[in-house]
Amino acid sequence: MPQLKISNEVREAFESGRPVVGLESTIYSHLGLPSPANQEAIDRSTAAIRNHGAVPAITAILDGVPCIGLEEAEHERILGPARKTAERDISAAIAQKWSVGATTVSASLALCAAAGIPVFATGGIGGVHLGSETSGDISADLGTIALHPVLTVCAGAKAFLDIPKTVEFLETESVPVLAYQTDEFPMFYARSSGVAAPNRAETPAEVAAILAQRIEWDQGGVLLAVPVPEADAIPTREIMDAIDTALARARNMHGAAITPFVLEQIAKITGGRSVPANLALAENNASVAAEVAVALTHLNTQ
Ligand code: PSU
Ligand code: MN
Repeated sequence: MPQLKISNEVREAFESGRPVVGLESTIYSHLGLPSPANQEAIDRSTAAIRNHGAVPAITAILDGVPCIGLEEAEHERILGPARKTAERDISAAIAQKWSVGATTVSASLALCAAAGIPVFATGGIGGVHLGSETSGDISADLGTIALHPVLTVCAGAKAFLDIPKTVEFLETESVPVLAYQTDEFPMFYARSSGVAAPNRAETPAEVAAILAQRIEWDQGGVLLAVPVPEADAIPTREIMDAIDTALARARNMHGAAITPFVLEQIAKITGGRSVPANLALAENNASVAAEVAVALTHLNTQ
């Protein structure tokens, strides 16, 4: 059993049977969102979870210690420079005592699974990159969503990825993909991608019931894709043009450095509108995740 540092609030929730929602920390670090939007993202996402009667559990590795839930005073540690920590990095982050390991979706899912948290929210998952035929760049997020018995709530994959190939890869990995109240797999900043979602779910109770079956059958995770709220969505055409320009600027870059650079360029090209869209979708995903976590608690106590 791995050693975990569990925050007081999360520990109390475990003891009293209150629902908990896991959150990643890469999104809040300088790798994900610019300051001060990253602090706003923490505040809005954690408030959304609490408003539904659930408890937020931000995951991170601080001074080599895997944390489930951060105390308020620890938030500022993940807001600054951090080392991107995917699932494969957890062992090194602990053994080498990394100062601030900001967990991606893959690492966060591993920590949630170790702590017994079945519901997790993020902004966008990693996926299959455009040009993966030559670069081989496919995020470890996809394999870990398949592996761990945890629901991942997202607004789609990172906007500059290959969406059809990402959805195909999730099928290869045997991940149930549910689109929330829509027939399409959403496109992060935009509500519509033109890619049909394999399945559609209407209510938190329905999602919770599917997750419960998945856990019952010991089959790994579920992906729930929730479109960005209408008011903050960016029109599909406009965001696609912005992404094309940003990717052209990132042509000579490789690996983990690509994401922060491209996100920064997209923010510049959209006149800063990508950031409010990102905050709104992160908050909304946290909110839907909390509703599912509550519904799962009711299911388990029936
Ligand atoms: N999507 C975003 N911003 C991000 C990420 C995703 O819009 O910062 C982060 C998440 O933490 C995700 C990670 O798990 O990027 C995936 O990185 P990679 O593609 O290198 O696997
Ligand atoms: Mn990658």
